[in-house]
Amino acid sequence: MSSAATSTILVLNGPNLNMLGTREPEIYGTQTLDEVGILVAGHAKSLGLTSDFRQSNHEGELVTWIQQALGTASGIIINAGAYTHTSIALHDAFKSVNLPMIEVHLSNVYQREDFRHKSYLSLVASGVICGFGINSYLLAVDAMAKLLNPET
Ligand code: DHK
Repeated sequence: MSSAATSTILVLNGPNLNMLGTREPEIYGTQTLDEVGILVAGHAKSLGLTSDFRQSNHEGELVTWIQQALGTASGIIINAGAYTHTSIALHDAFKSVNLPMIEVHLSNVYQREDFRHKSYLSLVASGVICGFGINSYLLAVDAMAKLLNPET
């Protein structure tokens, strides 16, 4: 495994997360996805990790990025947006690469509609963090750092 593969966390964002900042701010907050990416990068760096932060509205592109993580990333943090609740393809992609994966959500999905209570990703996740707004991402970086380096 290369040194890059030991220190890079791929952080994936699914559909509609590019609208953060203006999208239902009472649920998702007022910070933009770019701002979240900057906070994640800074937090990862403080823990000796690098983040590769991406967003796509397309399920297949997310699948491709998960596949490409094999050999280039040590772990994956994902907010798959609505694909969380629908995507067997993302579920299968995570099973294929078998990297540590943490599922995040800004909102507490269990306080919301029933259709948000089902996740195809939780079955293959190391853990799930939801309900803490953008801190969900930072908590996931903390958790991933511990997963990758239990001694620290
Ligand atoms: C984001 C979405 O876009 C929704 O489809 C999920 C998640 C919840 C979030 O809270 O970050 O249901």
